[in-house]
Amino acid sequence: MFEYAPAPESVRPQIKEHYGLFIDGEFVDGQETFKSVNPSTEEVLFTVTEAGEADVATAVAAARRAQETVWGPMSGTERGKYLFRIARLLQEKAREFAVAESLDNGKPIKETRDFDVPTAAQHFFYHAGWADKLAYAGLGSDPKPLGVIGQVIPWNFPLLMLAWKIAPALACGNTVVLKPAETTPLTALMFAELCQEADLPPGVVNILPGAGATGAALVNSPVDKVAFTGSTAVGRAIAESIAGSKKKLTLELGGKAANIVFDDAAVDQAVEGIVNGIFFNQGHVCCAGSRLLVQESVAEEVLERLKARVETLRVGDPLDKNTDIGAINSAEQLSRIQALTETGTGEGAEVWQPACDLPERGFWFRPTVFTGVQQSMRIAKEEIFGPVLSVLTFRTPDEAIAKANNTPYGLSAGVWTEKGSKILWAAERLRAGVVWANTFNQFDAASPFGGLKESGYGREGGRQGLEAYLDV
Ligand code: TXE
Repeated sequence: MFEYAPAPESVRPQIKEHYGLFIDGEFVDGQETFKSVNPSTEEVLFTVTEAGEADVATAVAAARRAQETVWGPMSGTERGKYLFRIARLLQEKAREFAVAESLDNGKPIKETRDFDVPTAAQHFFYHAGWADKLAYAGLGSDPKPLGVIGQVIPWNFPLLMLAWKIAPALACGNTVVLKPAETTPLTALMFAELCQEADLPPGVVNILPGAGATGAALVNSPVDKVAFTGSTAVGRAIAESIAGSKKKLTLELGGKAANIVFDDAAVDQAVEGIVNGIFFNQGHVCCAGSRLLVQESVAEEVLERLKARVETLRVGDPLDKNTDIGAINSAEQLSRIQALTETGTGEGAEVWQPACDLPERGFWFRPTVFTGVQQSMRIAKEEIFGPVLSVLTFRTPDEAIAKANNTPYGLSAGVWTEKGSKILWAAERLRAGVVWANTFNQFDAASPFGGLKESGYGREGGRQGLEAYLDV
């Protein structure tokens, strides 16, 4: 029987039974509420107010007031101090945030502890450093904030996506109204409490939990820019709904990245990269290496070692420090993964999963490897957003590039080879916003991230990420 060890007292986050909306520096209640569920137990963690159109209007008005009277006129040095304070508070509360994120999202504690929370803090540190240097960044002599930013984020990296969105917006003198995903509002609400603790002026950050309708209301409210991360379908709908308005837009959407292993790659290293590429965060990653392209001459060896490695992965309790693969974030996402996986076997691919026990309650999916995959199959074309790898083979480097680029997406790609010249050759030809060489899923606040083609437009991070929040 699967049992949860309670989190040690010292790191147990103070989760309230109910959270309101965070508007103008205060938590306020409303009529409609919804539940947030722990995906590894299906237990209700807390209830939260759902923001309606009137709440969106109030929050946007508060953000407007704060932008025009306090945050916009404030010197960059002062804004930077607030961002540094937020970054330090995130570090101080890192363990609490990590446990909360694992409870609300289902992802393993070693990932929230070592990746999500520290990287979120890094984004605030990085952008704090920019706040007083915007005039020297080659962005024009007097760059101006855009005003009020409406931000809609997904559930796969709840706190980190919040940091990617809020830190650069604030550094540039904008104020924000952010809608977290409906299944993962917890760390955004804890972040709102942290803003209170940091004495951030009221209205600079507003957090409005809710589902798609709240997001749509925010997008259609009088904000100056919309920043969205999520599915390509919703990204397209947002672009259509604001077309012709004064609003600026950046979109970070789906992906179907190729992870290319050439015959001269260091195989063990490549296998680690393949595992990280697709099983990190249960594969709920827009830039996941969900298509393995392996050169025919080494395919057998790579697959043999890959399967042996996947058999060692531990699936289960997100709060166990040894867990590699946690819970799928929601019943809906689990159904999507199941449905797409079934098309793989239906279309003739060969499925492989390691034998492993899964907890009785909660949403779980075994790590899955499909071989014999053809480019025409749905599992080779569509984003599964789960721990499912589709393996294709190639004979020549040209064929690898052609197959890698044969997708409407263009967010990321990986290349494994011992030859530097081959890395540069491939990177030039791959139509992807990021190309990793002999590594995968590396992120840095200083490095711009974003896609080509149907993976969206605009960059987050680095100097280019700031441009998206300024009139230059
Ligand atoms: O995404 P949605 P879902 C992909 C992934 C996944 C699929 C569906 O393939 O399987 O999308 O996931 C808000 N106006 N990605 O349904 O609906 C919604 O409330 C404004 C890839 O969760 O796009 C949430 O806050 N907002 C992706 C956010 O959009 C709307 C991450 C994302 O939800 C809205 C997530 C509307 N009309 C899913 N409808 C990535 N790029 O990382 C929904 N939302």
